[in-house]
Amino acid sequence: MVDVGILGATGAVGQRLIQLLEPHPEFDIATLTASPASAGKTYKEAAKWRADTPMPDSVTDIEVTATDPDAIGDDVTLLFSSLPSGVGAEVEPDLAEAGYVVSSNSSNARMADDVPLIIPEVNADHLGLIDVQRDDRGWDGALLKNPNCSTITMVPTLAALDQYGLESVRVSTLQAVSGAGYSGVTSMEIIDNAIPHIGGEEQKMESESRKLLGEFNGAEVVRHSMDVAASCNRIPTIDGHLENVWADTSDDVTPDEVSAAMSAYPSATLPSSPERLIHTFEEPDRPQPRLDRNRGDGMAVSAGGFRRTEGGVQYNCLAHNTIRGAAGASVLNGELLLEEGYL
Ligand code: 2RA
Repeated sequence: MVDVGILGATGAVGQRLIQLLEPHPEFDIATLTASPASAGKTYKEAAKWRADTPMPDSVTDIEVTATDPDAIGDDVTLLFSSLPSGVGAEVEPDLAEAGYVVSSNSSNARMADDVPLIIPEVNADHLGLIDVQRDDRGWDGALLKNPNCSTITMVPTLAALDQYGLESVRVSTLQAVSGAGYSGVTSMEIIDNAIPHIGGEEQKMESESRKLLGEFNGAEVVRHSMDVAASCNRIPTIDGHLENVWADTSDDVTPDEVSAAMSAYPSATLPSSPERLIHTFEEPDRPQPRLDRNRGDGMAVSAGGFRRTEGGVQYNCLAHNTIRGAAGASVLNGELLLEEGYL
């Protein structure tokens, strides 16, 4: 077992990390950190836990520490971070320099040239950037990033399509309020309304997708040449990002070929990877089944509604934004780090 810490443990994604890591066969939660206001409290006192999922007994009495290298202790090897990006930008490099390996969901540094941005099923080979990072910065530890949850929902489907030569991608998202953390979940005042723009989200999807599908040449990631444009909206659902994608390819492709390519796209061989990464919708014109986390649902991406367009194909994709997205993505990257000997 590897002793791990969770940075930003009281937030919505931190809670999802606890849910995914508590039963994990390879990771043992040893440290929980949060803001200085929470330091010294038990986790039960510090965290406002979502009513729809019980807090695991194993964490209720853990004393929350501040997010400080000295407070984290040296029994911990791997840190899962879902810190606000400003705090992450400040403390994650210090933690990597102090020797910790950080698997981070925080948006800071995702596009830095020597920081691997990884979805294991898509670009596990980019992990080699850690060696470049260590040479560049003299770190004993490492900093590894997973992309934005709306990017994670789309990119595996694009990776399955790239065999036909992706030229341009247009995406419009319908994103759940849990993506906005606590302020989002309690902001169900948007019932019967929608938020037409999520600041910064569009740019993340556009730049992260090109890095993830780029080519690692041993020294850097050469970004994919495809043109990506995104429009991101918030709608009144609690969990689950639904995205409408228009993908143009250099080769002619039919909806059936696209559907088959997505169904065949392999998952990573990691403990938390779904047996089939991309499930095609049974009935795309029906509400999709609610995911039961306790059944282990949620780590797959779904796609469907395939239609031919002038230059390629249009389809929808759907993923659980904190299970497959923010938290699950960090856990999968932690498993990849373990498998590849970086821990
Ligand atoms: C959102 N993807 O949904 C962003 C961050 N979680 O708000």
